[in-house]
Amino acid sequence: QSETFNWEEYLKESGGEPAPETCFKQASTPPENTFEPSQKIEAADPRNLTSTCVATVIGAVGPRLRLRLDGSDNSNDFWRLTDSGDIHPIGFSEKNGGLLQPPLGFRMNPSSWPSFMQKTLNGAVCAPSSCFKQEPLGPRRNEFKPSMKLEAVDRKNPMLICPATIGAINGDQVHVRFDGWKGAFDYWCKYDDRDIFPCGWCAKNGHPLQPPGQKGSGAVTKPGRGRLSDSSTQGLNPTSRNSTPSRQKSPSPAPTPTMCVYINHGCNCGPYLNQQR
Ligand code: MLY
Repeated sequence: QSETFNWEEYLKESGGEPAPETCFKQASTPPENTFEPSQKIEAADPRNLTSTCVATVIGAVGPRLRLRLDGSDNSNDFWRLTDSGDIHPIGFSEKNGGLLQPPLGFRMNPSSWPSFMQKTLNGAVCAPSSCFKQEPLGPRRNEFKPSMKLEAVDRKNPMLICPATIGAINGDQVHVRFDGWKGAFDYWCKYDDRDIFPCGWCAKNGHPLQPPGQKGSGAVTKPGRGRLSDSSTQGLNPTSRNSTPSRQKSPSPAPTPTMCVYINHGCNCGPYLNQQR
């Protein structure tokens, strides 16, 4: 994929200047990746950053690791660079007076955490400390300017890195806009976020780079062409699809499935909760 996208040509066509490398908190030479799948490490829980959990290396692409917190499900994998400050060798938190904690959404009863932990680490292969690279220092202040080009992680599809543009600046924050995607994937982040890279980073680091999207210019999404409504219903959830005109055909609308959510504020055991737990 990275072979098919050429920044130089793209910049000639689309205009815009690449953001200078000095804007980014990224290593100038690609950090080596010596991790191997199934190795255990310690990682900050991405959904609860103050807690440190055990994670398993699921895979790697260039210097990026695909990680899964032990005790969590397989739908919350996340990615970290080998020189991320969020990851450490097993034993790191104990050495620093901390505790390994269950991930947010731990699948089992909290009381089973200590024995779960023991089982998960028993006989596990821990990633050696030589795998972990020093996090780069990064710039002291925000040097980005609007319209600068970059490569950025698509946070809704975090395995993907895509061409993007700085849309706006607000103090320490930059607005990352994905080229050709009409804003659906855009986000604000701090100027030294590890999810943003200089143009050419993917090619240099052996990571695929997605081509820019097709939306945002041209006929596909222009109103009045009869395409907007088509594409805007794609991928919508069933609730929004229910309100399309097709429903008028049936005299009585199909029953809407209902779901009740019980919030147990008092943390008391009730008829719906398993007393054994
Ligand atoms: N299947 C998704 C992928 C979108 C990816 C967008 N990124 C690259 C900015 C979709 O088409 O919605």
